[in-house]
Amino acid sequence: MDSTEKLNRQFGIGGQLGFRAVDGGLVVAEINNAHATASLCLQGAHLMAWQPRSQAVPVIWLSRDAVLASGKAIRGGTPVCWPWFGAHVSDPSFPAHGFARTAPWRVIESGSEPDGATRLTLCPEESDKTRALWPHDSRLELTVIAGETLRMELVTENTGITDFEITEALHTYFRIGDIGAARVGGLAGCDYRDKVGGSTPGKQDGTIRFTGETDRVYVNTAAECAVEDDMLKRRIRIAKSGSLSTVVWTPWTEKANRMGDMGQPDGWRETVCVETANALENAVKVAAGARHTLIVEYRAEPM
Ligand code: TA6
Repeated sequence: MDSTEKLNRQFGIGGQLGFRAVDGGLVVAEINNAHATASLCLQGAHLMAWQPRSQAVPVIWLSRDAVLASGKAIRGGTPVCWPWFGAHVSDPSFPAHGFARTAPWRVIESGSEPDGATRLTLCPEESDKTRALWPHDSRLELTVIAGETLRMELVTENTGITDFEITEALHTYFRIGDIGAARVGGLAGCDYRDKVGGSTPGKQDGTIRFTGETDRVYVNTAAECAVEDDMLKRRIRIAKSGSLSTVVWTPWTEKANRMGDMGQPDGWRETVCVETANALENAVKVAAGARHTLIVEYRAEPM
């Protein structure tokens, strides 16, 4: 019996949740319930798609250049950035955004919620490679609940005897009509670090609009925010707990061209990243024996 047969036998749910093999030897969980469709690659527990039945256009963006290959980060969806966000604090040879997003994960639980949403919980496989990057006794779990809303819970447990510190993000790429017709509201007055050309501090004045590369880490904020899209006439609400940073990013033309996998030539215009995180001074100390949970919930509504 192959791995997908075993997965379907143990965790499949009727016509609601199934597993299939895709390119690069990867496995994808496909969700199809009364409220939404979604898909998640087991590598990285990487949500790749979510479209509530109320939405004519997917809410989550996946690059048409996204490559499904073992050990390669998938462009778009929700990369799980853990146990660090951005560049490693001391070793530039370590992978950006940590190793969770490219590690193999296994399913540990699945179920149907009372409202008909589909629930899936996964945790990463440990290996010599991951322990070389992260020599701490820890356990990571991601629970995804896909329905009319999309909820993700990232739980870090310190199973060792010494405290450790993490930074983290659910690095979601949202689908928008066009970056010039989109903005992000809810972060007015928040302090941020502008990563475009250094780490200049700033304070958000009103709504965030996009006229060029934007890469800001808003710090010390638990605020709900929203992507407001005048072209698709919808608002995507982003509510969170256990997170004090929100990252807002668009690469704009030059960086997107350098990256080369943002859906050439202008796929980058149809997405904006709003990432629920703990980064920079919002790093989280997880005491020995303790656990930390980051939660985010998305809801798309007409605007
Ligand atoms: O969250 C924004 C960011 O840190 C940007 O600086 C850019 O590097 C982006 O993440 C994508 O990073 P990746 O490693 O996925 O190419």
